[in-house]
Amino acid sequence: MAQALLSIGSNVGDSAALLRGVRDAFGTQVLGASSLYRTPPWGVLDQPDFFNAALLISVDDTPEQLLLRCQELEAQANRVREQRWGPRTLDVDIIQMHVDGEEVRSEDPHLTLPHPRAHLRAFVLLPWLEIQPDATLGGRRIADVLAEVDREGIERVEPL
Ligand code: PH2
Ligand code: MG
Ligand code: MG
Repeated sequence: MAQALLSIGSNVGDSAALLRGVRDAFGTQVLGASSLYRTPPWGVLDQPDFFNAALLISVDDTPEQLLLRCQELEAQANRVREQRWGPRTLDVDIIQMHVDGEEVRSEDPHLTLPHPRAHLRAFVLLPWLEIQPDATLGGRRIADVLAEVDREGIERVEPL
């Protein structure tokens, strides 16, 4: 039995529909879905705004199995891997995972857990805070982590 926090994002195509498609694909495994947010691009600035959301899901998968499911959803959205941090139809990232109540830690460059840049990204932390206000990252409450990052320009759009 496992729980995972996913950060989902898109800035190419019908982003809201693509993000809702991820929520629908996990179906009854979704324990919580944040609102839809419009967020300024992070990392590579010269690209359209993103839409982002967070999903808390309950799964029977191992981290590797869940990663494969996330990559399948990206492939179904015709994701093309071109530029690091560049424009994309769909990105489904595992931010944190617990298996049998224990937080998974992995240094594997293919799937590093918790996500190595989550603590720097308001577009991850703000939607996450909405659905799991007591969550911690690196031993700190995510509200405290969020207080240290730039959240300028992030807007809640509507429910996912
Ligand atoms: N994803 C990135 C790079 N930059 N910026 C925003 N606002 N939202 C994202 O989801 C995002 C990003 C690479 O995964
Ligand atoms: Mg990403
Ligand atoms: Mg990704």
